[in-house]
Amino acid sequence: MSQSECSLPQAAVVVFDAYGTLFDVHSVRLLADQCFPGQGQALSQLWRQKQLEYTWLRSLGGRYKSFWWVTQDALRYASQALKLPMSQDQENALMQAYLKLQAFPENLAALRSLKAAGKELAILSNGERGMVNAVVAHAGMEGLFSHVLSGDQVGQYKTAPAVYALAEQAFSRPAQEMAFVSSNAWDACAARWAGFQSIWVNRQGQVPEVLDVQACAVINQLSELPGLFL
Ligand code: LAC
Repeated sequence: MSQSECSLPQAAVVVFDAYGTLFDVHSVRLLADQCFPGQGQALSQLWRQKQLEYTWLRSLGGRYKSFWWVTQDALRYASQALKLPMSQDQENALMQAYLKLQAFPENLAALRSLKAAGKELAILSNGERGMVNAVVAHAGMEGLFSHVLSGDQVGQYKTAPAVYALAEQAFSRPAQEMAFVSSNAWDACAARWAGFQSIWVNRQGQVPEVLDVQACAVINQLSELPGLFL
């Protein structure tokens, strides 16, 4: 699909990435800072970076392990790399915080507005459904999504095409008829590879990935999303 073939108003379904897009993975920073004063941000950043690297490495190497455990592995790596010895209680608390990540404050209203406009909504995440359902419930977003889809269903991680194909199977529609929303630039690119009309939520003013493809639209936060479908 070329850029000129993007037509967001015609998308009947809007599929969302979870971590980083709906939920702020760096909301663990506060607890991390209590555990390791002054180091919360560094820990949070490296934890997330390693978590993603491990998903890519495991998918490429055919060594799938579920996202919860990959997340724990990444936390252990980050604490060692930053020389922040972590007790079992601290590890447990930080992992539990992942089930209560804060949603970005504007998200709930944006989702409700899309739903009221007649769009079908879904989540497509690396996280297994139990993990994602917990943060969805914590954010008061229950009942908004027709499907919560997970790479766990196919034992692979994004950017594997089989993960994106889960949305096509769930809605019995080609990807071209669906929008895909992600704050992770690489995820928005891979969704385009898979045929979706992707929207990149560029909250931090990052430069685009150079991957021979561009999102159909770039916004700064989810409150701009409903306007794209008018
Ligand atoms: C997810 C990761 C990419 O939710 O944040 O799939």
